[in-house]
Amino acid sequence: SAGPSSEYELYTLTTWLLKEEQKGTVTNELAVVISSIALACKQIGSLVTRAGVSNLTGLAGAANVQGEDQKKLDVVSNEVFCNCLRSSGRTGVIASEEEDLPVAVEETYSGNYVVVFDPLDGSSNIDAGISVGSIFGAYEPSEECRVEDMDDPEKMMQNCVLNVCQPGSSLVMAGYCLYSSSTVFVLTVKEGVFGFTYDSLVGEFVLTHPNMKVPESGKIYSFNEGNYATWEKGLQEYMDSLKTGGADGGKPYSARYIGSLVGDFHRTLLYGGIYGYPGDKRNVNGKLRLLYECAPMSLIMEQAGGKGTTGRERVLDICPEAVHQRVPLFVGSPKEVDYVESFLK
Ligand code: P6P
Repeated sequence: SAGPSSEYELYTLTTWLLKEEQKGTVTNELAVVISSIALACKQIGSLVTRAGVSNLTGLAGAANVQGEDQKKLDVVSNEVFCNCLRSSGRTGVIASEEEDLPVAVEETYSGNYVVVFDPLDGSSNIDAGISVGSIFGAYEPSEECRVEDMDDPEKMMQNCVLNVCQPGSSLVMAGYCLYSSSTVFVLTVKEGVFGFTYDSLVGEFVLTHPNMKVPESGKIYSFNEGNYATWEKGLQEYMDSLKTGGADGGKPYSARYIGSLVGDFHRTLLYGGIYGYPGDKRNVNGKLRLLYECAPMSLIMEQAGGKGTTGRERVLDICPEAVHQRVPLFVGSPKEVDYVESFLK
């Protein structure tokens, strides 16, 4: 089983990746991609921690494809991710929340992985010192990103979008890094979920949560109830039932919502319960993005024994039609996701 064999062995992400490579769970190329993402997260963690004192918060002026003001840290975090992935030499295409279109990476020379990421999700919370996170996933190339296409921008773009728009079930890796009271790197390569906590004294992510499993159920619900009036009737009835103990009655549920997906998700994974960002009258597909938020998070939750659905279908079964496509998301303990779905038939 994963973990130190002696009291003084520091079981780091690097050690874990080497053992997974020996087991054949990950290729060397994928291990290099994951290591480059971990490096990006270490850098972003440091920037987020120092944001308040190095006035990296506040608006940078440019608006991203989401039409939101980009905070300086969004822009910087995106550049950090792109630089690390380029220099990994194993990344063929990247799709970021901060990039209008997928980007072909010329520096790739093997592996050619397709990496999707939200470099700094929840960044509007940074000024308030609330936790934020990076979310990422990787696919094998679905179409060889043929280098000769590089000089035909139209063909190259079509090829990149083809590579990026794969269903979440095809992900070979997914993870997130939570920047909070501690910096926690959570990862799956489809053999369970493993958590690594950053130890700044040695500059490494150390294995702290081997084989994470979400509790079967949990009386914590994480929704923005401010949207209640715009939700469909079934969902309102579900929400009302939680106030009187939900499926089995008894103790009412507790509401926990920090408005930052990675923080709300990590608590749900550890303590059980459900996180939801439903569709509503204004936005039938909700707010979260399929490719680099809902699919990676759903894979992690399923690998931990939980579920991730839109309320009507399994998130990992959806093949994206567009890079920034939104879908509703309900993710968490299997019993809790089943319960909300019973109201949405
Ligand atoms: P609302 C942050 O902007 C984010 O993308 C997620 O991190 C978070 O869960 C959600 O949006 C919060 O959205 O509408 O409740 O403020």
